[in-house]
Amino acid sequence: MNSFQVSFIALIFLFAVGFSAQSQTPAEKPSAPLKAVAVLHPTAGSKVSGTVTFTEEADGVQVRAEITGLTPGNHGFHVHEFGDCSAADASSAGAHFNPTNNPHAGPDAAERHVGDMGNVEADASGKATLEYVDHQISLTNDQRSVIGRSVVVHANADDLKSQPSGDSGARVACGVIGRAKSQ
Ligand SMILES: [Cu+2]
Ligand SMILES: [Zn+2]
Repeated sequence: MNSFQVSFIALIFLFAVGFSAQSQTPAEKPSAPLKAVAVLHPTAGSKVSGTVTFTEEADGVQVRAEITGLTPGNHGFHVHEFGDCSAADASSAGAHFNPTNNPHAGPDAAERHVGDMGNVEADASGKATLEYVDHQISLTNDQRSVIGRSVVVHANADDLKSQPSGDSGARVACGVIGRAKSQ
């Protein structure tokens, strides 16, 4: 092999490497938003169930909830600290998720538990839907991440001020928050 042949082969090789690197770039989907889901299951004596999704957006995390089996009116709706719904009354989920050590409040308050998502409001048929952008919840690997924690729905309304949990009564549904497929 003369030096011309060697450099020609080297050129072909560089083309091939460059071409394959370029064709792999779109498959990495670096801009796919992080997504998480919690499937809510009824606690003992409850008929409340539903699904909550969390989707990362530019200015926060979009929270979408669809819950059925509720009594009409408002029901406290929070992220709790442990991803453990094993107890019959969901007490195993622990307190409101509060990594920043703030008082209990509503979702729009500057100082609140990260888990304070306020209330879901059920209609006469017992169905509640909620859609809002939360500015404290995170899905990335940081202190405010709700992945591996739980969503709890309560029997009564959260008054958004009573400490430590808004006086929202018994836990009627619980679901562990896990990673979902990004779209
Ligand atoms: Cu709660
Ligand atoms: Zn709280």
